Amino acid sequence: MTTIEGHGGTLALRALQKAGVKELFTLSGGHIFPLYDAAHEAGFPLYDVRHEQTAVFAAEAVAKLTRRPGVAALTAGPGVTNGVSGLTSAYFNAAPVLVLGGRAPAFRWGSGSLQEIDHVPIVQSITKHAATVGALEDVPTAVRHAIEASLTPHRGPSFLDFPLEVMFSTGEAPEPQAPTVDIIEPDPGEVAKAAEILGNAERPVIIAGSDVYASDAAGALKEAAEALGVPVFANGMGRGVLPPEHPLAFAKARRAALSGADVVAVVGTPLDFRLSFGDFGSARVVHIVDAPSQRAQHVSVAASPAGDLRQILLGLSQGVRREHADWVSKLREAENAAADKHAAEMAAETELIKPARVYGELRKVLDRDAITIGDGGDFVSYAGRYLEPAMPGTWLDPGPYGCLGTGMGYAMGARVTHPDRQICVLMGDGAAGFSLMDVESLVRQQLPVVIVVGNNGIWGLEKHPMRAMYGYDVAADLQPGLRYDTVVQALGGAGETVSRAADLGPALRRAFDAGVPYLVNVLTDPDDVYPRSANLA
Ligand SMILES: Cc1ncc(C[n+]2csc(CCOP(=O)(O)OP(=O)(O)O)c2C)c(N)n1
Ligand SMILES: [Mg+2]
Repeated sequence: MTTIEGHGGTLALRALQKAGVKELFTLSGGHIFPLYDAAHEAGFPLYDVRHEQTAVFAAEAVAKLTRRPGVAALTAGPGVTNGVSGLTSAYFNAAPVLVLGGRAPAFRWGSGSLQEIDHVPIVQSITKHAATVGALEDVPTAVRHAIEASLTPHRGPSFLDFPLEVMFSTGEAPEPQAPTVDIIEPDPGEVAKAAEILGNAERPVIIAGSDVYASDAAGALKEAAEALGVPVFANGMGRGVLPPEHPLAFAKARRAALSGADVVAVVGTPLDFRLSFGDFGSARVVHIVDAPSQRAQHVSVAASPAGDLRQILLGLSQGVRREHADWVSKLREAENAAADKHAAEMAAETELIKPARVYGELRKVLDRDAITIGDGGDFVSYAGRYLEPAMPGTWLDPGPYGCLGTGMGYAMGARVTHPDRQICVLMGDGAAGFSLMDVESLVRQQLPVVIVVGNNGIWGLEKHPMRAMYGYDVAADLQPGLRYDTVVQALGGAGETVSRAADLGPALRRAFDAGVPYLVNVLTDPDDVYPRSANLA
């Protein structure tokens, strides 16, 4: 057996490299110095941040965008607990994230060392695998197992912590092996059943979610949709799975589609609140998931193939095909009518800027492969409505966990993985409070991004519903007109405030040309209420 030698940090880093990890996101703490030492020795990229949640969100963005493990190193105790929301977000989003934690020494456990707390029970319910590495020679294997757990569908985060003496001691360990991920073979009978139901449908609809991108199954989905002639809608990272100009690509006719369909095939996303919990009236539901654990328990479906999404989609495309050109053209009419309405909203001249206009102007300056990131309430709901991602894997929203504060972390992860693309964060002014300090990290490490703040001076997604419910609201106001652009300037970036719609386009162009983090602080109409039917359930 070949072995390698070094301290815990070296052994861990070698295992990460073997697994294709390309960078570490971190915030300093003595418990994890050996990881830094190893990275320093190896010339391995380290990106450091001002709040641990940013490090984990950055790792999550890397994992979501690239499908390879995204890794954050957090110091013992508060470092790890500050990463808990990020881990939970990765868990909900099936992102293969690995968090490496420092840990108080095992030999003195219980005596009250600095930051001594057992992290594993805290993160157990929000990870696929969580463990303490008990001995130096176990480090490479432990890292490999954690990464294998993260990469195996249904993907998700893993956590390892390293007691101080394991991290700092030196010794030999087996040479790290590359992780292997087994393909989950779908049950052919269940695939045939799904193919039969979808192929015989009169008014079928496909909804493609994030796991279609995570499984690299966009091509297979396109083939299946084209073979069967089925209209495709998308959510999460599935958005853009068909380019907007594709005759089967739909986004705005969702209501007409879901109320009129006789079969709805949901691929690679849970039947959660975003999809009315899988209740589409009288339509039969086919739920296609990447692992048996993801089959919906709360609703009975007509078929639910589970496993490798490419194989399942290939199976669907080989099924029967029924003609439904009428159905598709009926939906196209609804889509076109909604698109006309949206176009008018995006161009409307109003005294106070409406979010719709911001997106109207933004669409003119965004490249086809731009990565757009949503962090906020109503302002991000509008982004979902008005932006049309042209490629899958270019839209990052917080997903069903809905955690505010992903903005600068996702931006950092996106910039690191795509140095040449436009990266644009769409932020509510409330959301800005969670991560804007990390503009400093972006400036210092030369990671330019554009931040567009929809500044309505309120927690809009809470204020308007509370008013509707109670007739008044509390705890929902922010300072109106606050200069988030000067905050970014103070941190070394640049920016400007825009209060007239005519100034939006030039401001956005300046932002993308700036070469530094640039915040366009758009003062928007606080009385604009997002047309929302449900808020909490
Ligand atoms: C960490 C976290 N805290 C609180 C919430 C609840 N929440 C959801 S949307 C929202 C308002 C967001 O306000 P803002 O970012 O200004 O966007 P707006 O709705 O005003 O466009 C709040 C407080 C949440 N989702 N996540
Ligand atoms: Mg707001």
